[in-house]
Amino acid sequence: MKQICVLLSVLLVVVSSCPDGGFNCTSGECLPARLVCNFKKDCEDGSDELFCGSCDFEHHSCGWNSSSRTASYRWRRQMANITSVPGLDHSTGNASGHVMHVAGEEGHISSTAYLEYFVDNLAALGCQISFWYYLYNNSSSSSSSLNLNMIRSPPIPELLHISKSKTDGWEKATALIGNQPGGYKLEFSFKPPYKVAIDVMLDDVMFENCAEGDVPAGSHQLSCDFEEDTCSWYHDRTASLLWRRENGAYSKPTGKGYFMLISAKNNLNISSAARLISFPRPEGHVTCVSFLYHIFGNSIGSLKFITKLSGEEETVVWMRSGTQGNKWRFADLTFDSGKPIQFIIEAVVGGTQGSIAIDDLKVYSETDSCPAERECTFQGSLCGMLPRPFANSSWSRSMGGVEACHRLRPSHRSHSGDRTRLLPECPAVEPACWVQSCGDDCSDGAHPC
Ligand SMILES: [Ca+2]
Ligand SMILES: [Ca+2]
Ligand SMILES: [Ca+2]
Repeated sequence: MKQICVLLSVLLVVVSSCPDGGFNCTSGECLPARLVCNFKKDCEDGSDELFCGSCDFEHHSCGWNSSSRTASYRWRRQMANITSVPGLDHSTGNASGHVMHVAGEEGHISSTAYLEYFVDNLAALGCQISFWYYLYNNSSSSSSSLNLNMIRSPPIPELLHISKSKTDGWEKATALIGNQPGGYKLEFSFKPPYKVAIDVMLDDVMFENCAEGDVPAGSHQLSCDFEEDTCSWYHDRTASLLWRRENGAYSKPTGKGYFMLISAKNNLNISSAARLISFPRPEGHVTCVSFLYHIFGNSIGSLKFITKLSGEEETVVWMRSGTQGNKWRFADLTFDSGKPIQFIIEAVVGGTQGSIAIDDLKVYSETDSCPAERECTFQGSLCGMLPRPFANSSWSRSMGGVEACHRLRPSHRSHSGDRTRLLPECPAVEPACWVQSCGDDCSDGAHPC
């Protein structure tokens, strides 16, 4: 009889196991292992995402484990009525629901309770983690600290720091994770004030907008002055560098309020690049983009505006390299795409001294066309300018080396002999430029090229 039972067990294992190390959903299907904990329910019953961090703690801990250094002061999955306050679970609203809990009276001098979860997979651009917490303290006004850290190499600054003596009820907190490659640990740490007993509870931890294709609400807000945050521009966490949001009052370049910045440093790899990425904008609109940029320094790299159409490779559509003087300059771009279009703003360090900054991004749709460029380098268009029809010679847009470029400065606005007139200033360090075709009478020093 025993042998028959063993045989049946073996048969069951054979029937239920999946080929090539695949995952066997409890609803019966087999999945490739890579679909487990990829933030999306692929099994019919969602069993591939059961132990993947999102958790109401009602049945188990969903992959979260206590990693406290001391045996007694630690996170435990317990019924919400373990304390009289709040006494109610956040998920279910009743006393028999479950939460993660640290018992305050267990604390010693410098006690800290840790709770950790390993993230294996790359998350999507807008990925965030949200959770509800409760701090119960009836004796002290000293603040405890509840932190959420990302433990990986190189170290990442803490995702979230909450410093409070107590909460009036369950409170929600959210921290952005972004398109962070997998292979790190998320760690809650709770540290009470010195010699004070505070109970803390955690419930309904959720990974949100983390699956490929997830689009966060409000992701269309691409016009941004960076005064509060980066609006709907997301840091590319797979890049080697991050843009910093800086206040002009404290750093160069000077400017009003906040802007986004990268700085070259001696100890920074010159190929390091920082990228801000948008979610795709819908097709079928003329999209106008304008921004201010500041590229200044003896040894500084380049700023690129990149587009990515759905299903295609990235394309650099605008670039400035090397110092552009200690001033903010304008960039004005127009896009008319038949496919959803994604924007990427990339700064490459490129050198050892200097900085690249952007500010006052404006992104909007037009039914017809966008305003003319305010600073023209003739890279993409004639910037709305036309040669005067009665001129004796004519200007044409052509390609050439830097030496061939006609540098239009304010002093050149009225061309000698009034033959040809071009109005905007042209920084002209670009390969495309204006050349003047001269006839036999081209002897007035107009010096076309
Ligand atoms: Ca999945
Ligand atoms: Ca719960
Ligand atoms: Ca600003």
